[in-house]
Amino acid sequence: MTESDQRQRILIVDDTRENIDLLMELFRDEYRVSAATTPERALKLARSDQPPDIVLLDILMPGMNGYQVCATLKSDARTRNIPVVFVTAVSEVMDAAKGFDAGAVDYITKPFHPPVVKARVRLHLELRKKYQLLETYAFLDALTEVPNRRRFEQTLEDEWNRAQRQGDDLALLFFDVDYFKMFNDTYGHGQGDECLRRLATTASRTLRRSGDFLARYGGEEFVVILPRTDLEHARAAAETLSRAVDALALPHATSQVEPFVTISIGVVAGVPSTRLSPADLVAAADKALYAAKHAGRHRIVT
Ligand code: GH3
Ligand code: MG
Ligand code: MG
Ligand code: MG
Repeated sequence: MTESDQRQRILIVDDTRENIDLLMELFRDEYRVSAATTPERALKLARSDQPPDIVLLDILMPGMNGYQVCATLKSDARTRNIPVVFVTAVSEVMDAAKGFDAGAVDYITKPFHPPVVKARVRLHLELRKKYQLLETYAFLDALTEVPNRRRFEQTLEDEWNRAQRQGDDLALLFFDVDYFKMFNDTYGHGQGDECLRRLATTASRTLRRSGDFLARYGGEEFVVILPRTDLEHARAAAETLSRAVDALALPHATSQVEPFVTISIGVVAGVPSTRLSPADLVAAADKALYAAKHAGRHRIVT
C-alpha cells in the first residue's frame, strides 16, 4: 500500500476464510480492505497507526466473541469512534439488540444481499467522514488554523493526568501580543489578523519537541503545553519563542516597547499536585502573564 492511498479502510473480522473472501470481493475495488481471522489480530489492527474506518464483525468466533470484541473497541479511546457492523448468519445468535448494546451501528444477517450490504457500509463510511470533518473544525481555530481553546482544554486534561500518573513535570506558557489594540488601530483589523496568523506559524515552528502543543486561547492570546518540561527548560523555550517573534520584525510603530511586534509570556511548570486541577495551572500561567505585562511587557515571567 502506498501512502498516497487515501481510500477509506475496512477491516473484516471472521474466523471463516470463505466469509472474508466474500466480503473482500465486495469492497476491494472501492476501499482498502484488510482481514483478521482472530479477535486478537482484529484488536491489534484496530489499534495500529493505520486504523480501519469501519469494522465488519462476525459474532461466533473461538475465544472472544464478536460482542466482546465490539465492547473492547468501544472501551478504548483510540478505537471508540470506529463504527462496528455485525455481519452474522441468521442461524447464529440472532440478537441484534445485544449487538447494538455492545456499541455497533448496524447489524446485517447472512445470507445477505450484496448491494444492500454495500449501500449500508457506504452509508456508515460517509457518516464517519462527516463526523471526522466536524471534529476537525470543532477543534480548530478558524483564523490561525492552530487548535482552539476547546482542544487545549482536552489536551491539558490528558497531559495533566498523564504527568500526575508518571510524576513528570508539566509546563504551561501563556503569551499575549503587546499593545495589540494599538496595532489594530494603526494598521487595521486585516493586518491584525495577518499578524496573528504569522505569530501562530512562528510559534508552531519554534515548538519542535513531539508532544509540544500550541493553541489559540482567545483574542491575541496563545497557550503552549510542554509535557515533561521543568521550569528551567520551559523558560528557555519561552525565550526562544520571544526571540523568534522579535525576528519576524513585524512593524508596530505605536507600540510603547519596541517599533516591532513583541509578546509577553507567563510560564509555570511542575509536577501536577493531586490537590490542584488543570484550571489552577491555567490561572497560575495567566497570573504570570499579567505580571509580565505589569512589569513593562516584552518579557517573560516565571
Ligand atoms: P497589552 O499589551 O496589555 O496586551 O495590550 P493590548 O492592546 O494588546 O490588549 P487589549 O486586551 O487591550 O487588546 C486586545 C486587542 O486584540 C483588542 C482586540 O480588538 C484585538 N483582537 C482580539 N482578537 C482579534 C482578532 O481575531 N483579530 C484582530 N485583528 N484583533 C483581535
Ligand atoms: Mg464465525
Ligand atoms: Mg495584548
Ligand atoms: Mg489579551
